[in-house]
Amino acid sequence: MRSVMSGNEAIARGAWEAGVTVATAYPGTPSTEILENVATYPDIYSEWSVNEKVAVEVAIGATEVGARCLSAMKVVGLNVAADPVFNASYVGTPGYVVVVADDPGRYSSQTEQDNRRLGPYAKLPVLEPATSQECKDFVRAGIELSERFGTPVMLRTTTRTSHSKGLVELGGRVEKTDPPALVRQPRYSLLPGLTRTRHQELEERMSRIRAWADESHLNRIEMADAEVGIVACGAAYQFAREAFPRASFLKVGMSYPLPEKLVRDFRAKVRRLYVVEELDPFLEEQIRLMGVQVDGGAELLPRWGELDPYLVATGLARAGVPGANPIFTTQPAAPVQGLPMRPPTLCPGCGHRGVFTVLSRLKVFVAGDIGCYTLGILPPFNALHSDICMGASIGTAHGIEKALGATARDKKNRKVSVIGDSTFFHSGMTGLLNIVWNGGSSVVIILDNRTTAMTGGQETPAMGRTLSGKEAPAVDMEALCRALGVSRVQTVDAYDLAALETSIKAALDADEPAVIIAQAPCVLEYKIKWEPWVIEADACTGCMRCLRVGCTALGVIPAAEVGREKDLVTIDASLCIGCGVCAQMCRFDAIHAPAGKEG
Ligand SMILES: Cc1ncc(C[n+]2csc(CCOP(=O)(O)OP(=O)(O)O)c2C)c(N)n1
Repeated sequence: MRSVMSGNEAIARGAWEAGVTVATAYPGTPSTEILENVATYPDIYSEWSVNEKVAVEVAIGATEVGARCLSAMKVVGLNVAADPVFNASYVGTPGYVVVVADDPGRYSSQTEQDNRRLGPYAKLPVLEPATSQECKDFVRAGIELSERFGTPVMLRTTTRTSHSKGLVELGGRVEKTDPPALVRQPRYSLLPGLTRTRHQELEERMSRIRAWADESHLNRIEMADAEVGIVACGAAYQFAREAFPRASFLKVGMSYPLPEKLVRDFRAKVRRLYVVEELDPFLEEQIRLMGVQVDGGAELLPRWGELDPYLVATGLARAGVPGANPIFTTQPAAPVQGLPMRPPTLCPGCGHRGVFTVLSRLKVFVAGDIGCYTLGILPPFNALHSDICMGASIGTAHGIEKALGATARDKKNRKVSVIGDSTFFHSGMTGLLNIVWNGGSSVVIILDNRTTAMTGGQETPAMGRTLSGKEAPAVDMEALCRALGVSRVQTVDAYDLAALETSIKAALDADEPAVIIAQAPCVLEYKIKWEPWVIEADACTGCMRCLRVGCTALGVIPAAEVGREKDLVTIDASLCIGCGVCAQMCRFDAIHAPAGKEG
């Protein structure tokens, strides 16, 4: 049977077919749908772990009793998980595939790192699927490879492969015959004294995998015109195939370690050899290290951003490579000029809006974090001044305070951290503990919208349910912060501007750490839509103060159109969810709750 699947859906299917019984992840674009789909297979225990590090640790534990496992994360998730991933390699975890979804083009990520580098760094094999079919098949191949050599295997996708759809031939599930059993395995203890020979064993394991790569079906030569030979993998292979339809290809499925004999065979078969890949010259470096002559690679293509057939065709054609598809060598039509900008913005009714309206008014430095609230950086708020990586808001604000020393309490040096609830659980809690321990007095505002909104509304430990929809204890955020040692903890309605302002000012004046939990459930996730508010045209003076909340439900009708002296603000009833935040900005009482709903 065949089915149309995205790469991520196919990876989930691959996990099921490969007999995976435990799957873990923390959400992050472009990897999120993997676990959302795995969760639809009842044979697999799946969970959102609180972060990527924990996700990998859970999987390592599961391999210890013989389970087949899969973890998934986005590009920067691997940075968080790096410690257990490296150590999993040293342990040698059979039956374990770590999916890492990279993001050339930075469609949704802070960095554009090429995580294939982890292969040689952590000494584990890297597989790179180019189609949805391969996404599915390579999970199975990865589990087999992992069991055969006792190594974790990295399956590296990119946004293009994860989110493109294609036909996938479905197969059955291959369960492990032996049930899980807790048998003590000395190799799971990485005590330095006991593991002196482990590095050497790793290198030997890698040599065996390198030799196996030459026989593996994951790599193949596709001979056509022998004039031009291209080595490529993943999405870059698809782009290169379109750009040079008559060329011969070494289609690489395992990008680390490369199949050396196959590379040499291919070199011998073609007159000129090129390497086409996105981001780092990862394949090219390996090929050059083999002493194999490469006629062109990294210098012909951009080293950042996503490739496409046009970039590949023109890049190689400029260097005199023949056979480029003429469709892709002519300059594509220039984008239409003069269209209005549509910058990303908080949803109408988003609870984060009130917090940034107040912070913008208070003019404090805001150490931000990663989530929907990162949009506080944009106009009209301009109220977020740094955002580094998940959880960093709390540590960076503490660093600012310590570096400023005695001047940290000066009015001009006041600062707060803002962090979402999911991010707080992911890696903010430790930052807060650090403040308490090291005598900081930061103000931390947790933007509690009861979900992981940025990535599509995944469950958090405070939501009272798990990924699979099971009921779970809902973490009490206030109690958690108190347990971490903060005495000054307050929960505030995120739609109440006056209460927010009072609470933030008081916290800034206090000489101790403070946590303000600004609460308003995500309007999208919880489908919140109260009655829209209305503008009383006669009372509206056209001062535009209400627009400072940056709500897209508010619009402006030019004065001439309504026969007034000043422009008139309007509310789009289809967008307004009735939060009333704009009304709190109005000094003329011109914005009202619908009749009969006041108070
Ligand atoms: C290490 C890492 N993992 C995952 C992500 C993807 N990601 C970006 S923001 C975010 C969480 C957002 O949730 P929350 O903090 O609750 O804020 P909200 O979007 O709900 O406002 C996630 C998972 C990331 N950027 N970095």
